[in-house]
Amino acid sequence: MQPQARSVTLIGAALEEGSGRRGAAMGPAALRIAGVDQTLIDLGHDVVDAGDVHVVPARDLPNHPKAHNLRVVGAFTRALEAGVYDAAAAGRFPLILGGDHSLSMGTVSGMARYAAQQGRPLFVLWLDAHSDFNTPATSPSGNIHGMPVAYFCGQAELAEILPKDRPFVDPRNVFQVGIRSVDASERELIKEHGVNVFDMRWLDEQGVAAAIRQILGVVSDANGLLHVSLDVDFLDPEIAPGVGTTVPGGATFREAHLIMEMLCDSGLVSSLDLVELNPFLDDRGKSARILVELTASLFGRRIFDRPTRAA
Ligand code: 5AB
Ligand code: MN
Ligand code: MN
Ligand code: MN
Repeated sequence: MQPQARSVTLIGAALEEGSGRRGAAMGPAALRIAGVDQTLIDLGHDVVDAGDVHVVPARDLPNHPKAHNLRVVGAFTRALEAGVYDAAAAGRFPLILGGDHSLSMGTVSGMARYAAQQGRPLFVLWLDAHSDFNTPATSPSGNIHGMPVAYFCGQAELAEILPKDRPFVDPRNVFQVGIRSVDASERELIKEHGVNVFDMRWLDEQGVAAAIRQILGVVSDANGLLHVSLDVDFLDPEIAPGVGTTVPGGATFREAHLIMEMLCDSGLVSSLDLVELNPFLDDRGKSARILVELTASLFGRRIFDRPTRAA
């Protein structure tokens, strides 16, 4: 079975102000140098590179003492919400080249608006070492890249970045895979709101395929859209060192590829973030290249064709 040819829009988000250190702003450039566009073209997809989003800090937002650089992150959130919504509404697949993970406040919100308009539920697959469910009140760092999930689930008040009536993602529609570093108060919030967590122990015991099969079953039964957000630190630091927040014991090369291959076969993925790549910390482009390879698997590169099995 050949995967469907898709129309993909690349959107660069050179954002690093949501994280505690610099370098992630070089992420989009490194992903382009690693050949993300040509890789997708070679797989038969139609690709438009919309370039990098440009913003000026949003002066109407406060300087929040517990959410650093809110004016910059807020401006990116607005621009990405609109850009991702417009691409999806035009029948295209938004692929966001990050940038730190606070960018998902905008990308997921844009997909949530699109899904609501289609009358379909939005699901989020969060591939990350971290849950990113802090709020300004609970965050130990004040770095907004630890807050995007709480934000798009309507649980982190960050002034009025987006209109008050924006659609939120139901936290029970969020599936977190690869988790191995959660703050104490974050853990309480996740439990309280019913976020689905497949932590590293779950994956060790049952395998990534079982987790992904379960998730895809839920999305498919609900006729949902699935947004995938891939944080570099989901991967083991041995294979992907180019990230500011490494946590040992992450996903292997094959586990990550298997996930992408299964997602590809499902045909359910509507949008993708590649985030937290920090080329300044990388080892000769290794992490940028692996992100492009994983993207290729999501878009149909395969070892051999195989008959599709029922989930
Ligand atoms: B990442 C931490 N929980 O909130 C915090 O890399 C780390 O996007 C957040 O997953 C890591 O500062 C954010 C300690
Ligand atoms: Mn993250
Ligand atoms: Mn992370
Ligand atoms: Mn990080």
